[in-house]
Amino acid sequence: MKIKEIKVFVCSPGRNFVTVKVITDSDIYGLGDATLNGREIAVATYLEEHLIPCLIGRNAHDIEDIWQYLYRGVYWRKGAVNMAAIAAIDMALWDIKGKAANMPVYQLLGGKSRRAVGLYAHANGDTIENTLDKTEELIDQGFKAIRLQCAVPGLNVTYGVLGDKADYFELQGNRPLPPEEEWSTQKYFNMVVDLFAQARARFGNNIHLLHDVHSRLMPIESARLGKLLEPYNLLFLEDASIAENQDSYKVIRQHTTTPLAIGETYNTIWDCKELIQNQLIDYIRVAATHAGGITALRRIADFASIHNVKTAPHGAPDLSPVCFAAHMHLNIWAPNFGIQEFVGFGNEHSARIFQHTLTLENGMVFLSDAPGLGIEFDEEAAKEYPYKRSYLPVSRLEDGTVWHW
Ligand code: EZ4
Ligand code: CO
Repeated sequence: MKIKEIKVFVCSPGRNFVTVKVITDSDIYGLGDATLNGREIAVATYLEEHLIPCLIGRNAHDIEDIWQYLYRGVYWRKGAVNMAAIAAIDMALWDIKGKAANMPVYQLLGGKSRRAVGLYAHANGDTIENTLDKTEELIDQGFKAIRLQCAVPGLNVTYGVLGDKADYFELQGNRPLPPEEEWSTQKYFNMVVDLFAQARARFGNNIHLLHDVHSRLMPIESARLGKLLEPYNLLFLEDASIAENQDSYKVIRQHTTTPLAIGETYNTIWDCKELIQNQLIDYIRVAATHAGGITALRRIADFASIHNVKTAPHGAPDLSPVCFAAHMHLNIWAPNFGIQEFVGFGNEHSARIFQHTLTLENGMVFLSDAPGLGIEFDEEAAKEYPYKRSYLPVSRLEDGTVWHW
């Protein structure tokens, strides 16, 4: 079964998605996600100019060889643009193999380890009270795990808080230049401990709570936050500090038993090898789109499992429904799966383009037995939503210093 053609689509049903369609000479095709938020055209061009010409005529069944050819075979390794492009091809080839075998991809990985995939939803608000009201709504909808983010009084915007925007598509989809946001660790600390104290007082201990620091703290500050949050028993604290220097997590780890999660920006195992091997984290959050696809994530999951680290794939709105589908197959298989981040299945426009076969029930996702990834892409509908340049924000301390966003 030879690769006949590969198409790349950049559409914007409220925010940008890069979708790859690999078509074979037997007319089975596969879909992959190559979305890199704020850098979409770089990945699309990289695919069109550099990868696709090398793939035409190859056997679509050779997933491993094609992955190695694109990763090891190329002198310039790693990198977000490169790995997103490799990821999309890889996902599409797994989709094709599943369709050819008439089996869902999870069967090819080894079958189901669980009935369904547990999710955590997002609650956010301008005040602690609003955030907790939102949390209550999600609990009423059946979610068992919820990530709480609340506006920090005295800062112009806070990560993870919608403000006057209706949803994440509206928040992130229309920023023709990067907006600037303020950060103050002191103001944040005053709010965040109170948020979790009030959440536990209101909801008791039968619900999982999570929080994303979004890399704003220094390691010793993360250690202090982890300690202060210990009484409120978080499922995990996400992106407490940047770990470009993986050793820096030792500082956090030696001070707190709050579980730690990281990895959504990582592109390869090499970004998290020491974190996993030294058991400095509890959840690895690499995404199929940004870390080289199903082939790479399966290896990272196995490596993590022997070090007692669970998987918790990134589930932001900037990963397309194709990536979400890929994550579902990995999650239902991985023996060390932990939890999946979930922000809904998209908006009414994205639903016209991407049709999935998943069902949401009581905070869990159930997979169908559709062959491959179980996702469809409507090319004609996608054409109605052309690409619109949009950036992520940039963060500055109150004195103007550029900080981690
Ligand atoms: O800010 O994916 O856990 N989720 C997150 C995301 C990231 C975006 C950046 O593109 O941290 O919302
Ligand atoms: Co995050």
